[in-house]
Amino acid sequence: MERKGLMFTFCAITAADALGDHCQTAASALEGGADMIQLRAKELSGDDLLVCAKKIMELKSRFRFTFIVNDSIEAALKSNADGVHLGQDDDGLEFARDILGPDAIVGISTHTLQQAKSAVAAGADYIGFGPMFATMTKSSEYEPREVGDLLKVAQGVEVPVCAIGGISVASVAQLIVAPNVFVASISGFRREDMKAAVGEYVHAVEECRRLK
Ligand code: TZP
Ligand code: MG
Repeated sequence: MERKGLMFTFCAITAADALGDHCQTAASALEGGADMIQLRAKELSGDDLLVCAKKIMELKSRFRFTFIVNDSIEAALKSNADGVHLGQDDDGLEFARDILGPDAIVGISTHTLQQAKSAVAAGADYIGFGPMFATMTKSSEYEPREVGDLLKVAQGVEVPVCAIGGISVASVAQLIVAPNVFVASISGFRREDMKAAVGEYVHAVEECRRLK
């Protein structure tokens, strides 16, 4: 399949808590300059997830961004999202492609160079790679990855590579090791002023790229 020529800077992955629901999180992150939003709502399914996805899609009238739904090919399809993000254990990439079509952006979580190459060979449009650092947000069977591993993955595939897992603004600089690397966070920007927090991540990535 043809490559889409994608390029991203910061993926804000949503959560819901006292600081805001998924849609409020997305809106604040977009105000801060995120160019990818991933709706990750493990507590929602069916219509509740779809309503949430549709609400985030409405933000497209105000912001330019790529909207990805985690796990649910159905919610991605019905909300007209740009694509879906799947883990190693989720429904297969080929299945997502069949349902969503060639233009959809399909992202796959990977933890090794082998997984990364397999995902891209199977048609992934971008890959997640991590966890880069220890994180309380998601338990993983994998130890934190080396920055050198991230570099090998970034050089070994032709698609954007989303570094993920325990990434703070301060750690961004060591991760932007290749032009196709971008970063994602769930908890790192979850503070009172999410817009400002996301702005710090975006600025950090842009500064690294500018100085390279
Ligand atoms: N996949 C690998 S690590 C992770 C996911 C979803 C959690 C990232 O969350 P945080 O809060 O940015 O460490
Ligand atoms: Mg999943």
